[in-house]
Amino acid sequence: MHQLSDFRSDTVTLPTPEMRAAMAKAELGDDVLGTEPTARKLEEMTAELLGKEAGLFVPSGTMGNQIAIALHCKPGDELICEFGAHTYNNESGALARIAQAQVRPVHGKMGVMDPAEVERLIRPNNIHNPRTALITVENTHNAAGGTIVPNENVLALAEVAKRYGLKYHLDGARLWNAHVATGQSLKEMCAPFDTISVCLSKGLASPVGSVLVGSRVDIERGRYLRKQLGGGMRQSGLLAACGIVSITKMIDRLKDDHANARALAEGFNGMKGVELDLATVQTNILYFSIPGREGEFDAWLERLREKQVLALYLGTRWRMVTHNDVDGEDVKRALVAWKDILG
Ligand code: TLP
Repeated sequence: MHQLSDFRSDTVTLPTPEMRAAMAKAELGDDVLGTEPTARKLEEMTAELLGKEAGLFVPSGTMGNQIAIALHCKPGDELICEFGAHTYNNESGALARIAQAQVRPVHGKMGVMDPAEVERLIRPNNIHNPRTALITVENTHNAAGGTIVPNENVLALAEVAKRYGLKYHLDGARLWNAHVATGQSLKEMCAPFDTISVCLSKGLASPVGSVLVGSRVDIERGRYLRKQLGGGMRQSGLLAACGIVSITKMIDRLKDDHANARALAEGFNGMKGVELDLATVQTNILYFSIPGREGEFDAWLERLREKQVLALYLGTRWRMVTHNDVDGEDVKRALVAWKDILG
């Protein structure tokens, strides 16, 4: 058990001792001047792991996604994504500002879009219409509960994208979790996409950083966009050194996070007033609601904190996320605290 059982996000993890050691030893240069050996190594290793030609180290998942959207959409173009997509809802409207694209969202089931509906929403060529330029998928899908987008669905959407000449981007902030849960190879999961953004700081314990991968041409243009956005980092090898530990040492252990999320979810099942759909608990994220008691949520946050448990509520839903800085004992502590609150 940890001093504090922090279930707010898998972004809250601190760098591991191995990461701190890797930072101290990292060979450094200047990335904007094109001579950052450790950042370059992370980019190459990630591209190789995901089966793409090139990679770009960026400060955040948001920047990875937004560079990809700007690569694929001209101002006024439209993209199709799932209604709860992070790119659409949780990136502060960046796609309207940066790519100046507009969104045609699709209501999915557990984060999964129906390919026939996506196809229906592609705009016909007509001077009055925005041009549909891009389909994006999120895997795992955060707002749907860390749910996995099945490979058949990824392939069916890829087929639609190809038939209509659209680009295809994956927000793979937690692709690692889908990979560990399904056993499907990362290369196979990434093959249908033009670009993929993966995060090193969600569940893999890096303090900062994401990598956008794709074709050499897209990534070189992306490097230019990254600089425009102020994402050109100088001795970025300090952070990339942690990223290398993330992708080489931290992926397989995500299965422990999934087991802890399952234990947490099962513990909630049957607790007074809690509505939690167990079918959505496929990886490391849980959402649940406690209808009619929203007015008490602020007070509950405080009561949880008194018991060294941190959770988040977003609108009407609570969210708890497991990661390498919480273990089975933290799960037990959280369940005891919640039981105490709910009676
Ligand atoms: N998600 C954060 C919050 O913004 C909700 C979290 O705590 O889960 N794609 C997905 C699917 C994400 O969940 C996130 C972060 C991002 C992209 C953006 O990553 P960052 O925060 O590094 O910009």
